[in-house]
Amino acid sequence: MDRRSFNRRLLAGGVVAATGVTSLSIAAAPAATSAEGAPKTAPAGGRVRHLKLYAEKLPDGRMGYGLEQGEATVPGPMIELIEGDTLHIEFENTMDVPASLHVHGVDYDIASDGTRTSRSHVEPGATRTYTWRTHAPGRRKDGTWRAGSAGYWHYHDHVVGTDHGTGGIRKGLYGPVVVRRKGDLLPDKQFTIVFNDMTINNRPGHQSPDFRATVGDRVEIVMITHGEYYHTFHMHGHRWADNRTGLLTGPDDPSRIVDNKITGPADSFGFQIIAGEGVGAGAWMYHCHVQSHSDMGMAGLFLVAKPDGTIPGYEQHHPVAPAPPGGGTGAKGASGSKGGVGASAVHTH
Ligand SMILES: [Cu+2]
Repeated sequence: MDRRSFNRRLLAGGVVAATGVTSLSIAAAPAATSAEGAPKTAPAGGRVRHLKLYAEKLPDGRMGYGLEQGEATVPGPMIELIEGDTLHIEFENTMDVPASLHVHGVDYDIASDGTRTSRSHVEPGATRTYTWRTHAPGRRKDGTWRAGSAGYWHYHDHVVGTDHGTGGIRKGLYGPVVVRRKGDLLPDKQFTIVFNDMTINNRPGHQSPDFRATVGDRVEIVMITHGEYYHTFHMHGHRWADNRTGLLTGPDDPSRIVDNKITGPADSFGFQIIAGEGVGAGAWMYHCHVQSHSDMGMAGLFLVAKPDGTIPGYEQHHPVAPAPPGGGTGAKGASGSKGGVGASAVHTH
């Protein structure tokens, strides 16, 4: 770990900082004794990884991506990389229509574009390997600065229905990609929220997913928009920085702090928050802030529990949706365990 990222950990680790030990002496101490309470950080990238991904039709008519046959979810599995990593994805189309895998934000040759125009789509029953590469930021030969791949990105079908994948996206063929920079803070929990037309994660109106955390958890939200409309993503009680990570790098970081962000089709962003920080446990709403959209059901709950598991003032005030077949686990609260994290997440660290 380099000094800079170590110091960032130190700043974030209140227990360590409170001892008054200087960063220099802490930095010289063995990591095993200095990391107490501090968030973990992403290691250096550069690995070559392999992944199998299936496109499947779900019994209820949705379509999804999954890491195992019969395990497709909407959204698809979270794919995490660190700048410098290369990922080979063996993509199998188990559906009866051509499909593909098209990604935003990372580097790929035209053969991995996932479009019909580049003949990089996949016929029913066929398999194709897509390769995604990522890179760290650096200076070009002409002296200008080249951005790294780090960011909150996403993948989706580009073939089903039309040559733009309009039908595939509408039915659920999309998922999150997180590319981290060495030293980025790693979250305790991750949730993916996709505004797709007038749904959240393709759930019916008023059955939007809820997400559960405990006060103090470092929670990462990956927010993606698809479909026909613009939306505004709003969270109650929590704010983030409108920059790459959603976090401030220090007291002089000029990033604007927001709790509401306009987002249009194929936009994606992400951020980390400390659940209940300064506001405590509760059933904190998140929703589209276009009034007619929230009224039509584009709203869910960020359920932040006390350490004893209780949520003050919370009663389940709207009906629990049945678990969609083959989709996420239990309707309320469990979306994070399958649609975004846990079994279906692909971590590289
Ligand atoms: Cu909206």
